[in-house]
Amino acid sequence: MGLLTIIRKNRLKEKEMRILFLGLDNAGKTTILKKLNGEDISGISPTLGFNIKTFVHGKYTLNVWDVGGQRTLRPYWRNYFEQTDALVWVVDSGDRMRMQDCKEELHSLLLEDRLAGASLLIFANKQDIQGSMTCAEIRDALDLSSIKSHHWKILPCSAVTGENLIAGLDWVVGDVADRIYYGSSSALPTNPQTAEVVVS
Ligand SMILES: Nc1nc2c(ncn2[C@@H]2O[C@H](COP(=O)(O)OP(=O)(O)OP(=O)(O)O)[C@@H](O)[C@H]2O)c(=O)[nH]1
Ligand SMILES: [Mg+2]
Repeated sequence: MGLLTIIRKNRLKEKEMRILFLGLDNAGKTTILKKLNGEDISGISPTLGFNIKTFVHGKYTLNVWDVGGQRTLRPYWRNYFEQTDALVWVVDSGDRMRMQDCKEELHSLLLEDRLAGASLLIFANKQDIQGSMTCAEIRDALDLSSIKSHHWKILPCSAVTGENLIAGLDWVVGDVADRIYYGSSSALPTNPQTAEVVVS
């Protein structure tokens, strides 16, 4: 294999990102990914293991892991941490009763060594449901402002209407690219400690 071939292969490899979708069961992880992929979103069942989807987003290939969030499955989340570039934490904005559970699960993930450095997008999903918590309410309920260890952003979204799904992926890809590929993709915040952007 010639040197140029090796270099080209490495470049191709570099343009892959591994993104992990987690969140409590029923948050809408699978629905978001199906919507992004242009698939039918009716009749989705709870994920009992995991699904992998590959998206081409700009010049990057995104390998997205969608793991079931039921309580009995959460101990297995750790099996998916390795080499994660970004964590997308999906929240059911209508599920006020489980916001404390949601906060505890998120904050315990942020202590994981293997997720250190991963960009964190919080999708405040199900905004199409009347009476859902707003982005600002979820930001407070999940105590996001205390997160200093990861670049993070919260976005309101809906897997049903598609609101902000692409914008979320854009942020994730831009943030990972800025961190790993040194500003190769966008002019998003580059503060090495935290980048906090709240859109409500
Ligand atoms: N109204 C509304 N319903 C949604 C939205 N996103 C998901 N749902 C519904 O919420 C339910 C759960 O969605 P899933 O995508 O299966 O949730 P999940 O996070 O993958 O759940 P687990 O696989 O159990 O971890 C389904 O009935 C979806 O139709 C949304 O943005 N708006
Ligand atoms: Mg699922």
